This record gives sequence, C-alpha cells and structure tokens, in this order.
Amino acid sequence: MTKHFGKIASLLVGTSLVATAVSADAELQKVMKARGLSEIDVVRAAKTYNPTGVKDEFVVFSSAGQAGQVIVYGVPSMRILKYIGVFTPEPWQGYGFDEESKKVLRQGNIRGREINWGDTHHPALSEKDGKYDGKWLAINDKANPRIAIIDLADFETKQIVANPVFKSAHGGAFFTQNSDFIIEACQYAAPFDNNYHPIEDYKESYRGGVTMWKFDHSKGRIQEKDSFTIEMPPYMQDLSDSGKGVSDGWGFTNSVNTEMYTGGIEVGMPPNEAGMSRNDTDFLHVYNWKKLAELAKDKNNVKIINDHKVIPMDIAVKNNALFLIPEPKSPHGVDISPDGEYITVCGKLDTHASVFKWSKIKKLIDSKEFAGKDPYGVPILDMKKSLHGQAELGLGPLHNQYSPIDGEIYTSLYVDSQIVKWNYKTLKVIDKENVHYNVGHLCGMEGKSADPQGKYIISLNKLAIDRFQNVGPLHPQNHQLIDISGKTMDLLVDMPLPLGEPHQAVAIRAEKLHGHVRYPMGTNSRTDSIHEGKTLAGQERIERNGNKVKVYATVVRSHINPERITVNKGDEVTMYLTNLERAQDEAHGFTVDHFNVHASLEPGKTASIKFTADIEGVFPYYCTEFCSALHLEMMGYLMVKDPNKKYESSQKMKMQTMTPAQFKAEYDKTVATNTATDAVIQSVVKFLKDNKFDKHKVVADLVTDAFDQYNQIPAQKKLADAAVKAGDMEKAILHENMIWQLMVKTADVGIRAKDALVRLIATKQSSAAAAGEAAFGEGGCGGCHVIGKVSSGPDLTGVLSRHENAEKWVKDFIMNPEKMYGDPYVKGMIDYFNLKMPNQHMNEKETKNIIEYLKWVDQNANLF
Ligand code: CUK
Ligand code: CUA
Repeated sequence: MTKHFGKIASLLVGTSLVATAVSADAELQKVMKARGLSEIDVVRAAKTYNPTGVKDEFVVFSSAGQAGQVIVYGVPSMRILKYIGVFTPEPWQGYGFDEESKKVLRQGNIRGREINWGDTHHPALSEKDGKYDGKWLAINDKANPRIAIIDLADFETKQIVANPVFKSAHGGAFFTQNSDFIIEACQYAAPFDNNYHPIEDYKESYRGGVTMWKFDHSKGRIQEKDSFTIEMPPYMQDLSDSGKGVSDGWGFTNSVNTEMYTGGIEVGMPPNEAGMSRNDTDFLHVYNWKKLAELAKDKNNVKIINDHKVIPMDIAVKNNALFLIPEPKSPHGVDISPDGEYITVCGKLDTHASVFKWSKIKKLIDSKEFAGKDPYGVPILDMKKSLHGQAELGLGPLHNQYSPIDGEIYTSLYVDSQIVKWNYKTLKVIDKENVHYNVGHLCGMEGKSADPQGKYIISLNKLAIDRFQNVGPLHPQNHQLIDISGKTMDLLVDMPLPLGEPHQAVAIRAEKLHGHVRYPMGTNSRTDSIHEGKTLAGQERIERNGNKVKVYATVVRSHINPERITVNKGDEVTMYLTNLERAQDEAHGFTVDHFNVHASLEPGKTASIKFTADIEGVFPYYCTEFCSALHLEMMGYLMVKDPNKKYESSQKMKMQTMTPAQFKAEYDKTVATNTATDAVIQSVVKFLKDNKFDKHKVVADLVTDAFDQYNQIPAQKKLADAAVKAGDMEKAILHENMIWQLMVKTADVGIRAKDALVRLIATKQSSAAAAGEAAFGEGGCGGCHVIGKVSSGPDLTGVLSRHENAEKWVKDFIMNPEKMYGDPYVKGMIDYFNLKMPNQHMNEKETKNIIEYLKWVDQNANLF
C-alpha cells in the first residue's frame, strides 16, 4: 500500500477515531482487498458516503418520465427520499385513493375525460430574481398537455391545469425570473380547436405556440383566467427557457420542423425523420412575453378558443413581440446563461453548440433590421448577426448547465456518451468525461438558475445496459454523479432509478427547503384549509341521511374511533379521518378491505375516503402504517347488511368466565402497574422541569407530544372508576389497560425528551471523552454497565472517586481485569453480580479515552 494511504484512512475514519487509525488502516486494506477496490474508488466512496443521520447538501427533483411522478433524492449520497404522485395515482400517499387527492387528479381531466397517466419531462423550481427560493415545483406532462404544481412545504401535488388549446406540450415548465409566469411550449402542432382537420390542411389549420401560465407565487397556484397562449407557426416548438437579468421579459423556444413535413410512410412518403430534418436550419422563437401579457388584457388583441385567450401571430408581430432566428437543424436544448446575456442552443444533429448573444439580438430587434419574413409574416433575424459564436463539442449535443465559474458550461453529448465542459465565452473545450450511456439531460446544482452552485453534475443517462444486475429486458435508468470541483471531471457513482425514464432534474441547496413536520389540526392537505370533516377527540360520530352515511373518525396511537360501523347494502359511505397526533413522523394509514380506498394520514391531517357499500359482508378496516407496538390492534369492522334480509343471531355459546374474585385481583394488579409506571413518568417530568426543558424548542416539542398522550388519562380514569362503581370489573380493567397504553406512549416520548435534554445541557465533551464514549459503546461495555444505574454490572458514575489512585486502578482493570480478580473489592463485586469483568482488549489510547469519558460522566452525574 502506498504512502498516502494512511492519509486516506485517517480522512475516512474521522477525528474522534484518529486514535484507531492504525487498526482502521488495516481494516480498510482488508475491505479493499476483499472487494477489489482501488484507492481512488475509496476516495470516491468517501465523497458520497453519509454516515447515518447525516443529511445531503443538495436535493434533486427528477421527473419520472412515463411514471408521471417526481423522484426526490439527495446529493452527494444519491439516496432516494421520496416519490411524489403527480399525474398518476400513488398508493402510499393515498394519491388517487382518497377524495382530496382525487380532486387534484381530476383537475387534469381533458375534455371531461379522466386521464391517469402522464409523461413528466421538465421540473422547474420557483424563482425570485432568477434564484431558487424552495417554495414551489412545477412539472409538465408532455402527452396530455398539463402542468402540475407541487408544494415544497409538504411535497404534495396541489394543482393540475390542462392546456385548453395544445394537444401535446414538451417545452415546459420554466418559471420566469420572479415566478410571474410559467412557460409551456407546444410540441406536436395540431389544431387549437377540438375539431377534425385533414392533415393536408396542416399549414393552414395546425398551429404551434407557447402558453404563458400566470402564477400566483404567494398562493402557489396557476391563475388560468390570466393566462394566455401565443399562437406560433406549426414548426413543432420544443424546449424553451425564460430570459433573465438583461433578457428578463423575453422567452426563447426552439423548434424542430420548420419544414412543416407531415410524413406518410403508409402512402409511400419518406418517414417524418427524413422530412423533418431536411433544412439546414430550424427557428429559435424569441418573444416578448411581458409585452404580450399586457396586450392579452385587451380583448381586441385575443381570440377566445376553448375558453382560453390566444394572441394571434399577426397581433404579436404587429406589436414587435415575436421574432425568429435560424438555428442549426433539429436542435434540442436552449439554455440562458446566469446573467441572461448568452443563449446556448444545441443541435442534436450538429456537432456544434451555437451561442447567441442577447445584446446583438436586441439591437437587431430595436433597429428593425430583419433578414426576411417567414410564410406567416414573422420577422426573421440574421443568424450570423445574432451569434456570438459556435463551439465544436462532439456528437449529439443536447442540454446545458452552468457553474459559478464565469463562462463555464457543461453540455451532454448523447451520441458520444460524454459530458463536455467548455467555455461559452471563449468557445474553448476544457474537459470531457465518459458516461454510461447516452446521456439526455444533465443536472447541475442550481445549474440553470442565476446563481449556479457548481460542485456536481448529474448525468441522466438513457441507457444502463451492463451497469447493474440484470432485472429483465427493461433496465433501470442510470443517474451518474460527477464531481466537478477539480480541474477535470471525476465520475463518482451510479444510481439506478427504477421508475420511468427521467428527462430533466433540478437541484436545490437543501437548506432552502423548509418542509412541515405536521399540519395544523384538521388540515385538508390538498387545499391547505381546514377540512369540513375535521374531527377532534370526543366528536367522533356516525351520521345517516337516507342512504348517505358519514363517519367522522379519529386516529391516534393505537386506535381508530369508531371501531364498528354498520351500514345497509347500497349505502354511500364517506369516512372523514383526522390524525390527532402531533408527534413527528407518526403517520397512520387507513383502508377498508375490498373497497379500493387508502388514505395516508400525517400528523394533523384530515382526509376522506368514499365508496358505495354495494356488497354484503364483514370488512375489516385498519391502520396501514406500523405506528406503535399495538399497530395490529388499530382496526375495526365495517359490517354491511342487506336491508331485505332477516338475520338470525347465532346460538350463544356458553363461555367460561372469571370469578368476581379473579376480576378483582386482575384489576388490582393493573392499577398497581399503572401506579408504578406513573412514578417513572413523574421522575422524568421532575428531571425535565428541574432542568428547564422549556428553554429548548426541540425538547419542548417532544414534551408537548408526550403530554398529548398523558392528558388523555383522566378521561379514561373516570370511565374506569364509573365501571368499578357499576360493578363491571371487566370494563374497569379494560380502561385501566388503556391508561397503561397511554402511559407507555408518554414514557416513550418523555424519555426521548430527557435524552435530548441531557445532550443539550451536559458540559461539552472533549474529543478524547467523545472518542471514549464511542469506544465504550463499540467495546460492548454498555452490555453490563448502564450509566446512572446498577444493571448487570455496577453503575460507573463516581467510579473515579471510589478507589485510591483511581485513574490507574481503572486503567489497569480495563486492560488486565484477570490480574485483579483476587483483589478483595473486585472479588466482592464478582460475587454480587455473579459476573467477571471480561478483557475487551482495549488498547492504551482507548482506555485513556474511556477514562476521559468517565470524567465527563462524573461532571454531569446529576443528569444521569
Ligand atoms: S427532453 Cu428528454 S432528453 Cu423532454 Cu428535455 Cu432532452
Ligand atoms: Cu396507526 Cu398503525
């Protein structure tokens, strides 16, 4: 092994374990040999490894292509965090299986028809001054032209809007720099109305365009009424980008079929792919959306098609708001530089990237210097006069991302399977990195914002081929993480993504995201308002109105209230479910067997499920999240009876029962257990109060959660006492049992609060003491010694004052316990615990650290 290997090892093991670097070194060499890893592999692993509890620096939102969803993962660990249901039902979140989410999905109906499939391509993060603000995520559906809005406070889809005039839409979503509008460009030109038009009328009746969706940033909703579409020639508008900085107010959209070719293999015509790439150039569309938004306010400037405002081409042209610039044929990405001055267009059939300059374009527009007009009368700007220059990159350039370094740009090369780093100002290629295989989009860290963060590029590859275990002919996608912090790029790791074909992904600094922990009690998460079915403890009820049955239910560890519901066959049943929990991560799920319903109930949420009880029978309903030790008991029965049938109660079986004396004994035992458990709780409460827990928000939140449970006890106690009075000991026992359940839940959170508080108020550990605590834990000392308690070995609090010359005594005893078994004190201990202190083979350094740890324990003895 080479010299600097030790350096890597100590880098990897972290400071608290530097002492054990020698043994870590050996261990590392062993692992590397066994797994066939090189040193550089180990460095790459270290760059992406997150120890447990450590979070990522960036969060990526990736489209999921044909899965119609969004995938969320962290960088650099490439760990998947969530799938968000968007255009497709997602069962875990109840998306499409509860009533609230169905309403969102059904906003995406087109011409009154349900569509439950989508093809997500381009996610976009909301912006302020061109920088990501972490509030909203928009994403398009290419197949059924729609845009969805996801709230980044809870990562739920809140809105879907269908495009009233397009028949497909690819070039979206793109936020303008202050999130006033979301750009969505058409893809396959088609008639704007919903009628039949023969393909021979393509040039006359088929149209392309760009829809500008008005966005209310504070509410996070698209305002359909204030949105409009700019009519464009049927050139098949493709990817787009919004201007920013100097080009703010303008939009840029390229196109792939200025030939206006319409194919016809079946009638002997050459296929689309030949006819649509005949011309040397297609058109980059440049439009002044800010001006057009003003024009759209006047009804004389718009045509209303399908209840939607469309600005005809001639109006846009007359108002100097729409222009064309030739660009190399069949381009793909168009990406505006962070300052808005450079516009890079990649031609997938061209080896070049073309860099246009906004100031040059603007000058031509202002001076009305046109090279001509297209057949629809749209002015064309001269390509050469608009260009800053072209760079030869390689085969199949597609998409671009920026870094914070001036002029630095990263471009994907589809055919060459490479990422190329170059400079769009000097037009020089700097570096290339091979990827596996056929990269589509690439994702920089905030790499398309006004403030790119650099550090990493993710290559979103179209093919995985041989990279992963064969799981059949349909392979996962491969996202490859590339380190771009050095002079040259370095590919760090592969991540298989088994959920559709992601196209674009966007990354944001994790610290910009502020997800909720819980909802205000009774929230309809899809509208963020209080739900009509909000139900608090004690308000649970079943209401009947004719054949409509409404159940107002609550869920809380570990019961559903009510637990029995009887309805008639044919009844329409709505169940409103409120999760009364406030504790972090205490979600419950809810389903009624056989009725195809599911709700995910996060703390504070109210959701509803609705079904017709059209079959007779007995149907268990239950909580679908393993939420507590009594999760399996969190259930109930829906009983559906046929009103036209007579049911005879079956013969009552004679069951043996307990004697009154036995009942009394069990009751007394239960009450005694509760009294003992309560004493533990009170001691924790005293500790928390003595140590001013309310000064620490994290701890105070946990204490609130604990009291949510504890405060339910008096009500149960009342019921238990009433049962005793009435002589129903069995019922009294059941209520006392419920009290115990509540106490256990209280203690569970209470002890977590205590541990958290101890960590916050204890004196700071020296690094030696911290290493000692780690060694104590890893050396198995905790198996016999519990700090603050006598367990199967003595309590070690105060051990350093129990012996003369104690540090040496403890050190000798840890390192060579056998030698001291004869010592009268040790002998006494051995007899008492019936156990001998084993030799755990701690080295001198570890032993010294443990002694430092024990000193820290003594300093904080009052806390244990
Ligand atoms: S597109 Cu798929 S690789 Cu829809 Cu942005 Cu380029
Ligand atoms: Cu609630 Cu399981």
